Amino acid sequence: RSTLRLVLGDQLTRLVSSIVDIDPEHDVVLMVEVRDEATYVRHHKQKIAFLFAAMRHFAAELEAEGITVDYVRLTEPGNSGSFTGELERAVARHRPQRVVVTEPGEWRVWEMMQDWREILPVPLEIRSDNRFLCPREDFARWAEGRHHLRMETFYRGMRRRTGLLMDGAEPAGGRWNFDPDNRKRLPKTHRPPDRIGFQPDSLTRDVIALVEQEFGDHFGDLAGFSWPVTRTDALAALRHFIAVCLPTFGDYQDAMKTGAPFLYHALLSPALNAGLLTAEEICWAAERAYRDGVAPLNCVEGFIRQILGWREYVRGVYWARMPGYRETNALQAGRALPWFYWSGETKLNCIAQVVSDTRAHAYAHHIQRLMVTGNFALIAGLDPAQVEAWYLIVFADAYEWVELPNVHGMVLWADGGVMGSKPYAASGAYIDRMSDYCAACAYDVKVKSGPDACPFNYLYWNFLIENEERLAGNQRMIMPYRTLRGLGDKRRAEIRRDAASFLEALSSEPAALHQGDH
Ligand code: FAD
Ligand code: DLZ
Ligand code: SF4
Repeated sequence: RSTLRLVLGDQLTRLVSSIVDIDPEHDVVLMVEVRDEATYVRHHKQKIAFLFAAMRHFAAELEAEGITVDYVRLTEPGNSGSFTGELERAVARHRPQRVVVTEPGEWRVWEMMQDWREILPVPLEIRSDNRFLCPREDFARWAEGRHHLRMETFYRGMRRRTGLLMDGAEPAGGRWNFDPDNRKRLPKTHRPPDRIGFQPDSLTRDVIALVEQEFGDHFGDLAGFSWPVTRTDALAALRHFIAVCLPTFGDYQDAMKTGAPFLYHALLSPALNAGLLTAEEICWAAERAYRDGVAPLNCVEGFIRQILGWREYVRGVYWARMPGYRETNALQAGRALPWFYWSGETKLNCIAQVVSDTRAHAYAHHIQRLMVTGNFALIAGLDPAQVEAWYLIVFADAYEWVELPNVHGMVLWADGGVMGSKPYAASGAYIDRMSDYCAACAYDVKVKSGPDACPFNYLYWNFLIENEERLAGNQRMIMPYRTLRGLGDKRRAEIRRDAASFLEALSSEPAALHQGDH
């Protein structure tokens, strides 16, 4: 008798553990489009279209290989709308001997799977996700007994373990980190390279029409959809990135430019997170570019650090610290998410630009996420749960395992320092140095107080004042607190006054109380 093999929407690779040993003669692959997954948060339209299109293409590829795929479409009569309901129905249809699935990316689904053991009339085998370079158990062992989980230590271990950018026991080039050579300002007249987009084929166009019809009131535009939705296209995107962008990746990694969200970034995260590419193949392709002299070490190391370091690390933190991780709120932040995170209608030009990029592409690059929408959320004291919901909704690459540690830990410091040794708070000067946003802003980044002042300036100091008891003892905050103490009472009062009036006006705007309700 057969095995029923459930493949989730972000497990689209022939090598995933649930199907790697498939017996095409007897086994059936189950894939399901379900309403619950599209609405547990109201995802950006492009994220749903990307996933459904990638799922349908992947199913077709498996079928072309001679594998039987039971594919349940969203609007098919009888579709129960949930993973559990569809799995139960499929077990009744196929009467398999057992069900096999790969562990999911989100705690929410992991809990569902535990229930399946009780509900299903046949045994369930949950296999570990072999697409990551660091298995959950290995990270958990490393994290055991540590309160602070520092990325740098983990990353060096991963370099040694994989041999990536290693010359024997030594890091290539004699250093682990080339960040000091990176992160330059983008010259004003610099024109970033054109990127290859992927014209939707007829299957993807059908999905886009379906998403417009079923989820038309979700955040985001569909018009510019050009993500790769097959492995072949994702590989073409990888090749293009390595040849055209990687050689300059590190230099402008932190730069932001109006109307140009992609710059030299890889644009590979939706494909990578959904399974169309593996982390291992991307890292080795980058390493090859260094060894072949195609890209310099500062760029290649900076890029590999993002995937081998940050990506594996946040996934490890998520599974080592869930389910409690989400519940902490170390800075006691509670302000409602302002409406302009959805509408983009704000005088803060940096935020307006990032929201506009995000609406158009379901994408913003790392520094836009960290230092614009993220930094504002931190220094304005926005409620972690509402900020997290926003990040999970608006990006095509968002899954809780990667979104939550980045937002809860890195950006909001809501975990009290498990991930970051200090909050990444910054004033307007940082955004001015790294972008062209300030030149076109109604506020003046050089002005520190009064109605024309850039709000990031006084919100930064106000954040330090409000969190003095919690943060002043932090070794890495000694310098900013020393400066704060030198400001004098008059300046402190100005900061409090400007911040209070700005935040009061913010609170009187219509708040985005419901996730994605806009
Ligand atoms: P590049 O800048 O070219 O980087 C290459 C790759 O490195 C990415 O594709 C990604 O796989 C990996 N990477 C880089 N930084 C990180 C990181 N901090 N954590 C994990 N992987 C990383 N990434 C997601 O995939 N999903 C998310 O939901 C997500 N939410 C984020 C929220 C915030 C607040 C921040 C600051 C970062 C978030 N990131 C998330 C990480 C990062 O911003 C994106 O991975 C990156 O912007 C994707 O675009 P790219 O492929 O062009 O990346
Ligand atoms: C994100 C998403 C969406 C929108 N829809 C589906 C779906 O219909 N079917 C499916 O199998 N997966 C979908 N996904 C991805 C899942 O939410 C993802 O697999 C889980 O969050 C676990 O990471
Ligand atoms: Fe953003 Fe301030 Fe610059 Fe305006 S002046 S774009 S609000 S950092």
